[in-house]
Amino acid sequence: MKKEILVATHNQHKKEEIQQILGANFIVTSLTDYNIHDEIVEDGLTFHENARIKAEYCFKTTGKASLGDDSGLVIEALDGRPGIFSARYAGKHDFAKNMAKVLGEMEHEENRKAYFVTVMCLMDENGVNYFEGRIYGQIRRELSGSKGFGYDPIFQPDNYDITFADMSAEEKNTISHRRKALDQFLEFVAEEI
Ligand code: ITT
Repeated sequence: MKKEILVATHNQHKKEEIQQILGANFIVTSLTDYNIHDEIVEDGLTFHENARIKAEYCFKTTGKASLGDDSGLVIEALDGRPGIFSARYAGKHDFAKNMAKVLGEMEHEENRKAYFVTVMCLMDENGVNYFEGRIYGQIRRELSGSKGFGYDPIFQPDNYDITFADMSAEEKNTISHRRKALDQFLEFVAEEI
């Protein structure tokens, strides 16, 4: 039987990436599918806290197995920023402004090291579990590519000479931070069933 997972997001792109990675054994739903349009207040101080806040809100509201995903870009030369503030670094969900701010702050930086991280919190009737994935790379000096979302046009993963935004969805989904977190989730669910 297919297992439903409610992903605590309004971000359609994220939902689709997760469905694509989890495959046909899962039905991935989102808050939008439940007609819940509330903005969940993400006031945690860490990715883990925010992931849990999202999962808890969804589980308490619907009773469905809920996955809270908090992700972001962590840049070494910027002391870890934008980090948990990735979605609203310069303008709320304004990807162009957010990237422009990062590139501005990085203008004179030689150290371009960064990573994307996803922390997922699964909350269901059995309790709470966390999964984490990271992908390391470099911040480009200019945007490249038009696929994906968020900071994809300025992030070049290690061992590649193209950005996430130059890659097809399939290619990004084989190496991404979200993929790595979901692989752990899949292992866990396989053991749980
Ligand atoms: P929800 O809170 O509704 O899930 P969100 O987009 O705000 O959607 P996050 O709180 O996890 O999601 O914020 C993550 C931000 O980090 C997101 O808005 C992007 O700017 C960036 N981000 C996360 N994953 C990314 C990816 O795979 N590629 C590019 N940018 C990403």
